[in-house]
Amino acid sequence: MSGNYAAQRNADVVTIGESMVLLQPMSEGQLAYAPLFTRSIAGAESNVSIGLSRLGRKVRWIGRLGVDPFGDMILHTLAGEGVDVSLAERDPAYPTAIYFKEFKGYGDPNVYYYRKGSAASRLSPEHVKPEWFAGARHLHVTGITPALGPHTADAVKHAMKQAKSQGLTVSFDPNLRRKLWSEEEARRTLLELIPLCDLFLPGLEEAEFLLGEKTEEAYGQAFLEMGPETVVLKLGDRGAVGFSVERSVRVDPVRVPRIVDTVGAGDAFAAGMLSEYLDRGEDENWLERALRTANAMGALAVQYRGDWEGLPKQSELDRLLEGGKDVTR
Ligand code: KDG
Repeated sequence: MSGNYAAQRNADVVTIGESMVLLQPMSEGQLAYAPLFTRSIAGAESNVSIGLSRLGRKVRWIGRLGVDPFGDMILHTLAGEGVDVSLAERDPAYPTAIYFKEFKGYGDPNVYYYRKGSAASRLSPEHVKPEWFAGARHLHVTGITPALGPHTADAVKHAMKQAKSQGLTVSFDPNLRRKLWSEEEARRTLLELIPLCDLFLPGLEEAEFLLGEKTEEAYGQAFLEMGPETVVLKLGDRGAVGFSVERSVRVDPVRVPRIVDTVGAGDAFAAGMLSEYLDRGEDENWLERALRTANAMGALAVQYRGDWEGLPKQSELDRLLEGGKDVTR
């Protein structure tokens, strides 16, 4: 339990994952020569939490942090963004993790992790409690958590099953991080988790990593056959395509004037997707709307430095989707 933070009884979405302090150099170039850094927080699941909270959703973030100032900072930041952190755990024996970006001035930034042996890497199935899912509608997890420590894959599996048994739907973003584990272990574990989700959100490269080279349609069908009701394939600058048993829907990307930082784009996409998923009801067109929203969220995220700083409030998102222009002065 995280001491002073007030618990919210209900949650639209629960997420479980590692949040880290993020140090970003203020200049482009090699990290070895960067003199000044800005400080923020990051972590795929907390990025999604912030995205959803800004869209007006109630979100509960669950993770393990050290008993240290960086752990405090992460909780303060998430709570400040309206995310419920009251069930986050602190572990006095292990630290909060850190990660650095390195901006080259083109392409994806390089990322350096300092997270081995972190408090989050000690997550195990015994930590997962029914209380985490109480009063919640949906669980979102990623393929990063299973890569972190000796028992984290079992913990994620257990959490997905527990959430289902308590009536939640489950989404899974494979978020392949090759720096964290071997290809064999990653492929085997990620493939084991797919049948436990309702909504699967791979990128095209991740689909190829998991299943070998196929057409986009063949990826969609193959993942649907593993169990999820909906599969969304992210195609980067070609938009996204969604598959369900009844239909497939393809949506163009939202073009942006300048890409500043691509890290976090997938989490922004997931937040947009999940916000619409929660409202899908019986609406047959929800998937197309969700893909448009998710693409727009991704487009906003890449225009700002930081993993989540560029994420919009619902009104800003609506303006972008309606094609409106920002009033800048
Ligand atoms: O999706 C963005 C994440 O990659 C970033 O926030 C850091 O969680 C992170 C990770 O493990 O890479």
